Amino acid sequence: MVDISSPHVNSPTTLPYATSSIRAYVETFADIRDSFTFAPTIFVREDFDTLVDRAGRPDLLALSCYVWNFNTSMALATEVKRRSPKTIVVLGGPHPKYGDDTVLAAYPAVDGIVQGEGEAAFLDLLRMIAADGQLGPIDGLTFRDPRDGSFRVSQQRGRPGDLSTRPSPYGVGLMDGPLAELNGRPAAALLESNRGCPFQCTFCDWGSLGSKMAEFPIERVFADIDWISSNGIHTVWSADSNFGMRKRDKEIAAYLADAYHRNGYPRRLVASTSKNSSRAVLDALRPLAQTPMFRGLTLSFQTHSEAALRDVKRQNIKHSAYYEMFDHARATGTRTYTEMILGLPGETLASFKEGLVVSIDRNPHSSVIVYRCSVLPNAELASAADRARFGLSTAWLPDRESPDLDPRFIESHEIVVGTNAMPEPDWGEAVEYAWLVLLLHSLRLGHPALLLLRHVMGLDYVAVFDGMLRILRQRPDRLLGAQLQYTQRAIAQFLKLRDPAYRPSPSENLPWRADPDASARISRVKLAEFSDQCAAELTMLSFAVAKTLGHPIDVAVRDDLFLILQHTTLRPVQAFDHVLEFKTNLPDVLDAAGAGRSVAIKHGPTRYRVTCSEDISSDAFQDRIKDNSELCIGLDPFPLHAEGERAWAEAQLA
Ligand code: B12
Ligand code: SF4
Repeated sequence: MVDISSPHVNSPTTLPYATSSIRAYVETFADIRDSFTFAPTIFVREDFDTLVDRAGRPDLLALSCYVWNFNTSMALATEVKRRSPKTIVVLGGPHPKYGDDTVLAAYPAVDGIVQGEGEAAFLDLLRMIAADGQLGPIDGLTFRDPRDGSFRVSQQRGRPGDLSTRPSPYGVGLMDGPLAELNGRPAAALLESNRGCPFQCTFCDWGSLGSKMAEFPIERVFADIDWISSNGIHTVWSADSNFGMRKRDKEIAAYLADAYHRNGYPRRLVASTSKNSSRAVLDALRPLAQTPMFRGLTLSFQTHSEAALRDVKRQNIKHSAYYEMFDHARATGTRTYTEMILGLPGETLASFKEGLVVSIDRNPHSSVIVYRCSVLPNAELASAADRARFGLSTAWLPDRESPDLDPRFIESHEIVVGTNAMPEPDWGEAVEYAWLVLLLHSLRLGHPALLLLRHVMGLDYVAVFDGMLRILRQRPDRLLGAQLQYTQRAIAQFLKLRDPAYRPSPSENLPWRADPDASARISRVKLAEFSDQCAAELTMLSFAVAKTLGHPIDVAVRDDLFLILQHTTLRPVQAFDHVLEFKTNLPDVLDAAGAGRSVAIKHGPTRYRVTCSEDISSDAFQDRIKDNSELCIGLDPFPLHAEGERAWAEAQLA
């Protein structure tokens, strides 16, 4: 079996969970154990020749296909079939389009595609091969008829309700070999406590697998956590669609937290938390939030637009629940990060802009992250009907992080770059806007400036970001303007990537910057090198925008904002301890604004101490930026402490 891990460099390698689950199940049957021998699963991304050699000439090659490994899997299947024409090649997983001949026509090496859940289907498939030596009609199989080569589709297979007969691949020892193969390199593991999703969002593959929820026995889940924790697994991906929603999730969260306290692992948990998030979810996950492994609660807001919610069939996910969560998180100091998707049908440029600032407006300490809308082959959004109805235009983004296997096998993602509601030029503007919001807010480059403009001066966020962009577009000669220009070039270049087979040369890194998140991260690192100049530009930019929005300039406040930006922005720096003279009490004003309180600006000299207790090297800074994106937390600034009442009192006397 082949189950190639996601290609992100520097990320831990994921142990082959889906294929091992299937194998654990089919091997509970004596006839299967007697008839088949499983070779070690191929899951580590190696150079292509090594992969081909490891695959050898099997009777059956079964590949688990996801967006992150499809091209490589197809290249491998093609080469194995060339060397061994008798090998039966079967695909499973969410990525291969089933139910029509798209994949079979494009890849002559492929004989069959299993739709949906694999355990029962693979059992039937193995029994059929044992009996007939070839593929035939079993439920859930799209296949090439071995008799005449025609393509055939069997009837669909539903998700079964009872998962109690499924042995855990961890429990039966199937993960021990793969873990040993990593030889001490960091590993990631799946934790699956249930299957299915009650929602059916049209852009998602999860929903297309079925809405019926089924649970694994809780004892199995606990045992899997024990295996993961005691084997020092770095990262856990939760495979649950709505972690925190089910009653017993509270127990699972507590068990995970306890495992962390016992063994120090896992170090990181990435979970998709409940869509209809509520205080109950927050409370259920609190034990986890108190460990470093879980740095924030995901709020999968995705869009603020009612039209988009309707068009992607997400109306049953209520905005009111999110508002309550934003407020509750702010009141309890819980870290959250809000996910948004750019390019959903029905979303306009205006609604995207409004949506992006909703969460940061309600909770200035939350982070926000923007995904681009992918078109996944088996999701409803990929259907010809949806493409036409919503006027989707798409481009193919090559996965820059694929290691150099062979440039032809770089993975690529089909991404929406325009819809009826958001034509391509608007999409481009939305990327620029998101870049700026992420850079200034989520990556904390301009957090004090935003607090001042929005929460002290009371200016409208959308108008502020729009105003800033207008100015930056005219100043490519400045630091910030130049970064925007890189993003603009990336957008233009990305919009040309219409051909799924096109592979830019390794030096052409630019299209990645059309991802607002990636672009903001690159800009943030670059701007840190020139932090003083950047602080000056940001101060001028903030006050220029305030002026255009009718707010008079207070020179003392402007000077203090510069001092704050200059001294508190996280950057590569040596430990320091400074006392700074301010012209107003602006640090206190902004502190209060961040906490939802209001403190009036008072003029008069005030001293504040700013400290950084560690040396932060350039590399350490880059790591923090990376952690920031992976853990979805903000970058904490250096703290400013008031020196005490004395300075203020002296000023009053004077
Ligand atoms: C873990 C995970 C990740 C991990 C990667 C883990 C890895 N292996 O390297 C991370 C966090 C990195 C990740 C990233 C992304 N992911 Co993700 N991820 C998942 C998640 C949560 C779990 C996958 C899993 O193992 N599930 C458990 C197994 C048992 O279930 P399963 O995959 O459905 O497998 C069953 C069947 O499909 C079938 N089957 C599977 N393989 C095989 C093989 C054979 C031979 C057979 C017969 C059957 C079969 O049987 C299995 C058991 O019943 C799924 C959602 C989900 N719950 O499935 C999304 C999911 C796979 N991800 C998805 C997406 C879109 C992404 C991103 C693009 C998100 C983004 N916008 O950035 C990125 C891509 C990153 C990249 N470029 O590399 C989509 C996949 C779409 C697709 N067509 O591949 C999913 C389905 C979620 C969704 N929203 O629709 N992801
Ligand atoms: S986006 Fe989330 S809620 Fe919607 S179908 Fe996918 S997993 Fe379920």
